[in-house]
Formats: sequence, C-alpha cells, structure tokens
Amino acid sequence: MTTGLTTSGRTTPEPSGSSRRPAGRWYAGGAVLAAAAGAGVGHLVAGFVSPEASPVLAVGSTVIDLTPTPVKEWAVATFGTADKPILIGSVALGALAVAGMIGLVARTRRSVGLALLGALALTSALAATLRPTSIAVDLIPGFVTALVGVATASWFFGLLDRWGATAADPATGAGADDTARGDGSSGRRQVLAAAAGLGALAATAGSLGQVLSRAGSPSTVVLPPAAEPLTPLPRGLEETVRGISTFRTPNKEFYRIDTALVIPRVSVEGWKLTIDGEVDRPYTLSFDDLLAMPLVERDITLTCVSNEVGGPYVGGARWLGVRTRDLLERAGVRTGADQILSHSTEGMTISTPVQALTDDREALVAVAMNGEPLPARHGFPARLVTPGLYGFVGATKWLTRMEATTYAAKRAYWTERDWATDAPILTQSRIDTPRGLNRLDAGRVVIGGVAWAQQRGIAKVEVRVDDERWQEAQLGPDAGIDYWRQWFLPWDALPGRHDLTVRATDLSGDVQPEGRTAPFPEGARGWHSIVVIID
Ligand SMILES: Nc1nc2c(c(=O)[nH]1)N[C@H]1C(S)=C(S)[C@@H](COP(=O)(O)O)O[C@H]1N2
Ligand SMILES: [Mo]
Repeated sequence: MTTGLTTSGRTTPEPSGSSRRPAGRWYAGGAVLAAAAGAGVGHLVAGFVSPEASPVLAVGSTVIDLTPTPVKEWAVATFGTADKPILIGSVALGALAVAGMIGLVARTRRSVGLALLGALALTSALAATLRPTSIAVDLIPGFVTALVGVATASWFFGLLDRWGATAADPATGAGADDTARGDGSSGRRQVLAAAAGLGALAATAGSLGQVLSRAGSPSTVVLPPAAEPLTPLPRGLEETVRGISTFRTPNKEFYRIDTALVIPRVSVEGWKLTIDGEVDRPYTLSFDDLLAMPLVERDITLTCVSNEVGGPYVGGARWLGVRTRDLLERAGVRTGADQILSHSTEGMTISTPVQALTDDREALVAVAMNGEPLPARHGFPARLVTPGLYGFVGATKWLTRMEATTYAAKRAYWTERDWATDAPILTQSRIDTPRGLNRLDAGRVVIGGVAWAQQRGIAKVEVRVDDERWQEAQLGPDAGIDYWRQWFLPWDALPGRHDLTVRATDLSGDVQPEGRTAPFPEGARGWHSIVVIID
C-alpha cells in the first residue's frame, strides 16, 4: 500500500502522491463527464420546474440578453435561424472546456478544483436569475447541476486516485494509465465503467429533460388562420426612438405574473374546456373543438394590478382566440349569473363579470400570442384575455373551466385575499427613455415611453420638465383603444438635475390623477416621474 509519501519522501498536501495519479487527461475527462452529467440532470429538473432555466439555456439566454444589438443582428444575418443552436452549442462546448481545465487543477488541488466546478455550475443559476422573466424556482436547475457535478466529479476523481495508487509502480515511475498490469487493470476497468456511467447519465437525463420540456409543448401545435385577421401592426416608434418599449412586446420579453411554482405543462390531448354552472346547456370542448370555432385576432395590452407607477408589468400583444361571447352564448348563461369563475389546470380561480365577457369588447379565450401558440408560461394551451381588466380578474392562464355563478355565491382566489372584486385598468403612462438617474449630455434628448387606458383609449400624453408648462408629446401608431400608445417628446436639455414627469388623458377626457396610490387593492394611480442629470 502506498503511504502518501512520494519517492522523494516529501509529504504532499494530498494523501497519495500526485506522481502516482493517472495523467491529467483522465482528470480533465472526468471533470468534463461530471459537468455533462450535472448539466444533464439539471436539464431534466428544469424540464419539471422551468425549461428556460436549464443550465445551458439559461447561460445562452443571458448571453443573448447581454449581447449588444448590432452583434445580435450580425449573428442573425450570418447564421440565420441556426444562430440559437450555434449559440447553445458554443456555450456547452465552452463550459465543458472550462470543466476540463478545472479537472487538471483538481488532480493535485482537489478542493479548489471541486469548488471551481461548483462555481462553474452556479454561473448557470446566476444566469437564470438574471433573466428579465426569472422566478425563484429558476435557481433550482443550476443548484442541482452544481450538486450532481461536484458529487460525481469527487467520486470519479476518487476512483482515479485509487487506480493510480494501486497501479503505479514507484520503482519504475510508470503512470497508472500506462499500465494494465496487476491491480491496475481492475482499477482501470472501474474507471472506464464509471466514465461510461457518467456519460450515460448525462445522455439519459439530458434527453429525458428534452422530452419533458417539449411535452405538451406549444411547438407541436398547428393553429388555423384567423377567420377575421387583422392588418399587420403598424411599425412602432422603437425604430426611431432609442430605448422606448417596442410597440409589440415579444413573447420572450412579455412579463409573467402567476402563483405557479412550476409552470403547468398541459398536453393538448388531455386538455378540455368546460363551460358549466348557471347555464342552460353545459358543454365541454377539446382543443380541436375550440380551434374549429371562429378565431379572431385582437391587439390587447395586458397589465398587472400589482404594477407600480412606472413598473414593468405591462405588455402589448396580438392575440388569436375564440370570443368568450360565442362560447358563453352557446351555453346560454342564465339571467342572475353575474360572474364567470374561471378555473385553471393548477387550481387558480379568477372571477370576471359576465358583462365583460359578453359585451362588445370581445374578450377572448386566446390560443396564440404574437403569431405563436401560447408559450407555456403564458397559459398554453388556452387562456382568457379580457380587454380593460387587470390580469388577476380577466386573464386566467391554463384555462380549463368557465363556471357561470354569482359574486355572492363564489369568491375567487384574489378576492379572498382582499384584492378588488372587479378591477378595470386605470390610465397609466410611463417614461421608458431616458432612464431614471441617467447622466446625459446637454442638447437634444428624446423623452419617450408608453401610455395605456384600455377600453377608453389614449387621447393625449403630456410631459413636464421640472416646473415648466406641460408639453404635448407626439403619439405613435394607433392599434385601437385596448392597446397602448407609444409617445415621444424631443427636449433641449440644459445642464443640471431635472425632473421629468408624464401624464396621460384618455379619450373620455379624464386626466390621470397626480396622487400616487399603492397597487393594492385596485391598481396604482399617479404620475410617473424620473430624475435625470445633464452634464
Ligand atoms: N392560472 C393563473 N392565471 C393567471 C394568474 C395566475 O396566478 N394563475 N395570474 C394572473 C395575473 S395576476 C396576471 S397579471 C396575468 C399575467 O399574465 P402573463 O403572465 O401572461 O403576463 O395572468 C393572470 N392569470
Ligand atoms: Mo396581475
């Protein structure tokens, strides 16, 4: 047995002398396999909790988020639709290469190597939380990756150490990997079997994760065209006003608010929509039945009641869906029912006035968003979208049942938590650019942002610099009263500290009130104001 002393007799920090360990490439390879196994299991876990938080995808997405627009455009122009696979492949290869180098370190400095490997894996958890749409559970896949990666690496390195200790011939100085004699051959077999095991774990977990994150995936659904298509959305001000919210919010950037710890993965095959309660003819539809009804397109800006003045929980999208009016008329809602209590697959209940779901605003059971099937995080396969109402009273995701009832008889999830029972969206305006507390050069600055007053429409947006008079901003394209308006105002900025304030007026002539209120219980009121410093 070896004693932990090298032939020179000098004690090394590690129990067995490094010269008796297999060559560095074994450790590098082991670290690569352990990293792959960790990432594979992380990907599998992500398939359950949050596919976007899969370790490689999270890093890739954050790379995309952080890439300057010109570079992104170059990548799209150069690689076309292959840009994403290329990015993901590069991230994966890069991470494995780093893991390999860490393996070399781990050969002689075990704890440093393992710590570095853990840190590498945790980068993906960090990347996942940096995403604009991240939620707490997005941390889990990265942590699992770190745990599995470090544990399997430590185990594998241990096998290598033991192999080295038994196979090395101190007299000749033969390295373990050069010898297949004596005890060494069984050690080598063990190491190779372990390596194959790690490879298999990586591959199996990784592909299972892939299956999971695609199960019930929107990408498998083919949607029929709208019976009443809209003309394309006009070009937005984002082409000319740098830093303004895009007129249409891309699905990937659309805010996400829900109570679901794990994004429900609903398969189209098993999904049903039941319309029952106080109705004459209760019925149940399959997804195909739903798609067979007339589909209409609507441009609707969705807003969360929890959005603070100036906050991010608002987005504009083109929705495709079936009118709730058509669905409810088919069931025949009895007079007396005043609310539709909608239920989601994961148990959320949301109450919406029957009125709002049957009047001319044309609320939808939406199946697509911006030309794509609903993303899982936004309610795949079907959700409610009610123009003019905050999401918590009109935008049930993963919708599966609409129950006609009364407010007196049944209370929805948020109502039980003392939020408003009926909550029309309040008029709001937001300054997107410049950003608060930015330092800018004196001269021409374009102030720009968005304003919304769903169901009423925006008539006017005004901006005030410090205590000067209100100046009317120019409005961007108009996509109807349920959609937000972009606006901008060029400003000749003089040096100093300035307050910029915005307020909107709706088409009924009501000016947004100045006084701020908290979002609870019926939405925030008040003007958005920022401070900028001009040099
Ligand atoms: N099933 C379900 N649907 C839900 C919620 C939820 O928690 N569960 N949250 C609602 C709230 S508060 C809002 S603001 C919108 C947000 O929709 P989005 O995440 O697609 O932007 O969804 C609504 N629908
Ligand atoms: Mo919300």
